[in-house]
Parts: sequence; C-alpha cells; structure tokens
Amino acid sequence: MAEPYYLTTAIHYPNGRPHIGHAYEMIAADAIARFQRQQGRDVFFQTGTDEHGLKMVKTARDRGVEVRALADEMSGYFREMAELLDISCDRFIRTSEPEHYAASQAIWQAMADAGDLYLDRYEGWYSVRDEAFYEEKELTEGEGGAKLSPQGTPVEWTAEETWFFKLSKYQQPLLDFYAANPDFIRPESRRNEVLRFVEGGLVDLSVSRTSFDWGVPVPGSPGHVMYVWVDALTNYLTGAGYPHDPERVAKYWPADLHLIGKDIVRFHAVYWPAFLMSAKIALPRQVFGHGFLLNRGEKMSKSVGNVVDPMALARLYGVDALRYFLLRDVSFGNDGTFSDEAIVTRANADLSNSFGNLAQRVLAFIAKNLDGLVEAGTPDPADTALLREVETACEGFTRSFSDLSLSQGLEAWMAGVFACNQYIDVQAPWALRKTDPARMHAVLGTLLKAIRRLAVTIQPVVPGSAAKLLDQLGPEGDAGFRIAPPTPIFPRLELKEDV
Ligand code: ME8
Repeated sequence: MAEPYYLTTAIHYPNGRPHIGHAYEMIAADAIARFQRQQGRDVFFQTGTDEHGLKMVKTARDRGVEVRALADEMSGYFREMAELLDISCDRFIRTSEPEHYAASQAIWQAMADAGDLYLDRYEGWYSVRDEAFYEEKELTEGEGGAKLSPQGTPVEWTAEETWFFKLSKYQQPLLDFYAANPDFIRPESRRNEVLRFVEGGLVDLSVSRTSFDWGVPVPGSPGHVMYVWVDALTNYLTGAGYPHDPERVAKYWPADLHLIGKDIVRFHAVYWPAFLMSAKIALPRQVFGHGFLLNRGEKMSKSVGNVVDPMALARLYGVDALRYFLLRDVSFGNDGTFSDEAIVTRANADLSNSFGNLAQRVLAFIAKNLDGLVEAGTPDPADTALLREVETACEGFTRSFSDLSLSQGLEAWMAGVFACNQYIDVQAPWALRKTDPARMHAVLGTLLKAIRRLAVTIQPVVPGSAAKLLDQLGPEGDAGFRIAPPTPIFPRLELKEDV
C-alpha cells in the first residue's frame, strides 16, 4: 500500500480577497503535492480559510455585513483562485464547518484533561492584524510613540478574564523535541529564530476571549470562545479525521509537512507542538516557513496600493507561466520579488524559447515531413549520452524536490533542456533527411524520448501544459512514435500594461 503523505498550507484569513502571497503558498504546496503523488505517495493535501477571530469581526463591522456573510463571500474567492491556479487540493476546509468545531472542542478537552488550562485575568497587548498576543519587551515604538508589534502592526491593551494554556510548562519539552528533530523547523534561519524565542522563556498563553462570540465555544464555559489560533491550528487535525475517525487519523497523522509563511512560524513551531504534547497527540514531522513575495522589492500593502491580484496575473500570462516563475525565481525559503517583466522574461527564456521551442521544432518537423511517424533506430553513443544527461537532470530535479529545494530542482531540469538543444544543433536532424534518413529517425526518436522524460518530470510545476505536451507526444511504443501536428504549448509572452 502506498505510504501516506499529508501536507497543508496555512489556512488563509478571508477578511479580503486573496493576494499573490496566498497564491504563492498554494502553488508551492501544489507542486510538492503533485510531486509526491508522482513518487507514489498516497497524498492528502489540504488548504482552506481561517474564519474566526477579531480581525474578521472588525472587518465585517467596517463593511456593515454579517461576519458569516463576509466569510462566505471571501472564502469563495480563495476557492475560485485554487481552481484557477490548478491547485490539486483534496480538501478545502473552512473553520466555520461543524466538523471543525467538534475537533477543536476535542483537543480543548484533551488539554483540559491534562490539567493545562486555567482561568485567570489577562492583561496585555494584542494585535488584531496578527491575531497575536505580545509581551511588552517585544514591542517597538512607531510614529507618534504608538506601540507596534514585531511585525509592525498596531497593538491594543486588552484586559479580560480568559482561559490560559500552560505554555511555560512546555519550554523544556519543546527544546528537547527540537534537539531530537533537527529537521522539524526549516529553513535553518527560522529554526534559529524559534530556538532563541523558546530559550528566552515562555509565558502562559491566553486561549479564550469573552468580548465577542465569533469563534468556537469553549466546552463547559459559557461566554468564552477559543482564541482564533487554537481553532485555526486544529484545522490540520480536523482534516485528518480527528477525533471521529481514528483509522484515518492513524493513516494521515502526524502530518508530513505544514507549509506556511515566515510570519507565522511561532504559532506552528511553538504553540502548535505544545498543544499537541498537552493533548498527547503526535507532532507533525516538519514545518517549513517560506519567504515573502515583494512587489518590485516592496512590501505589498493596501495603503501603498501595490497589492496584486493573482487571478489577474494568471489570466494575463497564463497559470503555468506564473507557477513556473514563482517556483524558479524565488529561492524557496527566502523572500523573493516579482514584476510583470520578471515573469515574462523567465517564462519566455525557459518555457517558450528553450523547452517549448525544442518540443515544437521536433514535433512540427515530424508531423510535416515524416507524416508523423518516427521509426525505431539504432542508437549512437551520442544518443545514449543525451539520454543519460537528461536522466541526470531529471534525477537532480527529483532529489531537490524531495528536499524542498524547488528552484534548484528547476535549474537541474533546465540543464536537461539545454542538453537537448545542443544535441539538436550538433546532430542537425533536418540535414540528415536527405543524406541519412535512418540516422535522422534515430536522432528524432532520441529527442522524443528525452522530451517525454522532461515533460513528465516538470508536470508538478506546469501541470496543464505538461499534460498537453504529453498528449501530443502520444503513447511511447517500441516501434517508434506517431505525432499529430502540434500546437505551441508555451506561447511567447508579451508584457502587458494593465496589471
Ligand atoms: O496568517 N508572501 O492567514 P493569512 C508570501 N490565518 N506569503 C505570504 C505573504 C506574502 N507577501 N503574505 C502572507 C494567517 N503570506 C492565518 C494562518 S494557519 C493555521 C492560520 C502567507 O491569510 C502567510 O505567511 O494572513 C501565511 O502562511 C498565509 O499567506 C496566509 O496568511
């Protein structure tokens, strides 16, 4: 039986429409999910929306709509984006689903049974934008002396009676766990940040709110709803069937990978494992904190007006061009910058001019001059050498993708494409047509094999285009190939003005 592989993205706040950071995270996770399926794993891939909390309440109030209506509307855009971007998620979860309430209440009860929850008065700083509590020592001063969170968002003083989770009790167990599992937090820089934070001491965490009611009710404590991060993190367990389906939990839990952005590593690498330890549930295998996307090097914000609609970009340049660009140009784990020019330049260089042109030249020649039929030929050392180079390139891709080095994987793959283009120039099959047709057939047959191998390998990144190309290549047979007249798969892109 195939080995399970459970991966998740963060669940996104539907307090506005999705932006390109959300698209980036979904695309990266999707490429990993498709890659793992290709490797034969039984993949479960979950994404969705995080619908509770004060940020949602306040946004709905500002817009004069019910918070549930806001969640319904915006969650719909996230789902639409997932479809448009070819995201192969197995489940799109919404935290407002009853099943998720049951899972959140079950983990709460397990933490209560462990003696880790107590009622007390909370007084401290809260950032609605981050949905996070901060200690005084973490804050900085902004303009006019206003206090700001480490993420640069405003904080407000909060005082209410709430439930507390004994996070302090888990300081040492967490440090022991990080030491025993050096790959739990990646990349290395995020791991170091987390270690420093936990070594600095943990204070107990306020985990319920009484000032609003848009959240999961705390079991047995009328008037309290759970702190949004308690229920949000639990979405990963809900997806695994917790607590009602122990067989499914045994299959998919612990999750193999939580893919999230660098700003929410603390929640995933400190709070989440502590909750799970308390509830006596196994810890996820890995948390990967990817970097942030910057618009021409600048942070995107509504006030600056440089927030980009990923759906518009995908419509302008094509879903696969956007997917390829994001995974190739951003070194996975680091911040990356994008612009229309950068997308067009990368997609044209690698996809249109190199891989697409290679496939188009070869397929069109065969369709036009050979009636679509390539005969099996006797391989020459040059042919064997090319196939070996392509094999090495594709194995490089596989090795890098297994390790989440996505851009290195694509770089390795491109080496295979370049090898084919060099081979064509040297072998010049067009010239062989008159002089040595048997050799021409052997060369074209070698190229078709190489292109097929490259197309299969790149499928997780550009699934739609690779599938079209594989259709054009037709099934691989011993006696050769039969090719229909091709249509170009990777059109040359022009820079558009209106994004
Ligand atoms: O944080 N570039 O939701 P969210 C890349 N609901 N990634 C970005 C980004 C950017 N410019 N901006 C945001 C939340 N992200 C919580 C998560 S999980 C149990 C709850 C990433 O909608 C961000 O880092 O603010 C996060 O991983 C994801 O988008 C959703 O952000």
